[in-house]
Amino acid sequence: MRDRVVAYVALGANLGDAHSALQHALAALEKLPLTEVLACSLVYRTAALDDAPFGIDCKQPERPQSPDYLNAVAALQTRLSAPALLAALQGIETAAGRQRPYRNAPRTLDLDLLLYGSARIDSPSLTVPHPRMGQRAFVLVPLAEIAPQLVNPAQLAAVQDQRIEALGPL
Ligand code: A4P
Ligand code: MG
Repeated sequence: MRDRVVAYVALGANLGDAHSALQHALAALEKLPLTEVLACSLVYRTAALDDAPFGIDCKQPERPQSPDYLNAVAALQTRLSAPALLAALQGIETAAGRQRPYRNAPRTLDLDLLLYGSARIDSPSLTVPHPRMGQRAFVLVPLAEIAPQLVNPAQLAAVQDQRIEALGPL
């Protein structure tokens, strides 16, 4: 049987009842086969990132500003392979009613695989470590809360201008 690996998953939502979406997502992670949830960060309210100026899609100039997100990070211990874990995360997103009208669109639930042990994966459907995690307070702050050894002070300093506020346990 495959060895156990500690993986980190980012949870995000900014449509509908985002808090309940994250709670359901955590419950679904707890039910995944061959997987145990080791820890979950607090829930954070965060400013939507990549909307403007960098994420503007010129074909959709009327696109409104995205609402704030709720974000958290969970640590899992799993015997699932990384592709199987990604497929399971996408299944949970779909069950939560996730639609993908355009890149960075507001979402009922987004589950990103941040880290899978020390693996480096670069396939068409999966990049690990998540390529944008180092630029995002909504990932680094909750990750540092549950795994401080994985985030260094310089990384946190680089994202200190991004608005993020701890709300409480999930
Ligand atoms: N994919 C490749 N690597 C991974 C990975 N490590 N984890 C592929 C998850 N998926 C990965 O993802 C698109 C494709 O990425 C998938 O088919 C998968 O095979 P998606 O979830 O369908 O689309 P997405 O979420 O729009 O793209 P992505 O890349 O997850 O978006 P980002 O970059 O994560 O940005 N602001 C705040 N405050 N909080 C947020 O949570 N999230 C985003 C999404 C933007 N701004 C945000 C937040
Ligand atoms: Mg995603």
